[in-house]
Amino acid sequence: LFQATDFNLAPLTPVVDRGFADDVLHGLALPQKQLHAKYFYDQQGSDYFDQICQLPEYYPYQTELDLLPQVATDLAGTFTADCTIVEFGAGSLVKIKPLLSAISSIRQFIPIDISGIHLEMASQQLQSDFPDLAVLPVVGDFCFPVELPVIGNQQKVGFFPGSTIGNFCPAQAASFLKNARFTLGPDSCLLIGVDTKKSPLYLHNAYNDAQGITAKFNRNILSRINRELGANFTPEKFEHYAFYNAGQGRVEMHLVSTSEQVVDVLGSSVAFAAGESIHTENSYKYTPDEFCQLAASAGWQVERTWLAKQDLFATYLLRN
Ligand code: AVJ
Repeated sequence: LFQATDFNLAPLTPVVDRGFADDVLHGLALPQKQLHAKYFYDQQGSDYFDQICQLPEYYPYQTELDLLPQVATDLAGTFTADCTIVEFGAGSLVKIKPLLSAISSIRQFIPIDISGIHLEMASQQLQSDFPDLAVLPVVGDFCFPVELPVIGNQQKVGFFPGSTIGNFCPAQAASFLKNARFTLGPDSCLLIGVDTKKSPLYLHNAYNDAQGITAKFNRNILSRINRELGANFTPEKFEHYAFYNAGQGRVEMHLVSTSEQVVDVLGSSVAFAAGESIHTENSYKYTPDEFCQLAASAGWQVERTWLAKQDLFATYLLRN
């Protein structure tokens, strides 16, 4: 199904999933050190992300959530009876609820997420809220082929909210969209939420919150490497640094070493100069025109666009 879609500045990775340990060692050996953003989401990281979503500065979450009831109302009748929704990077399963409430033809729901316990707990809660729905959670990394437990040949509707697609560079986003078109099959749709370009200061504040939760989220990736790979990072010796790169149209997050230091990771010594960074995330922003072009380049037809208040966020309905 999916090809490898390693994000970021590195040359495209092979189609094999190297796994956490090899990815970390590889990323920390690059001239510009980097870690894949998907590794933020262990249990602790998923909890921090949920906290980010409650921050006043982090507008994408609430803005999209406020838009979805209207989207769902407009969509009622669009999908065929007995359709299946496949959500990529489903997280806490909050955003599917407005769709389930307004669209009665949804029979099966397949949330895919990399954070297993988080997904399991959220799925159980959703199942008890919607007893007639078949909830079939899949713990997996949608950068790679994911086997879907789909029975029959109902219409598949992909759901990819939250601007998660912004973690991919545009070329990788296009290949994700192509693969999703193939995976979801004939007559499928993809409902996708994408953050818009806007004032750099507004973007800056969203990734530099006053309470420092985003900084904790960013540093947690080092604590996770310590926990799971027996490394000896001192997270406090790395500073959260996030900024809007207007030329690239993306927010970048980095962890900047505050001193010269050497860290042991699985028996390898990783040296940091003072001021050297690890690039931990890209979050690309698209104007509606840019995103429509990207979708078209992946073979999708843009059937409908919804813009949130002040054009802060966009939701698109794509048709295969
Ligand atoms: C979940 C990838 C959409 O890029 O805005 C939030 C993650 N990083 N704050 C984003 C994130 C820092 C978020 N995505």
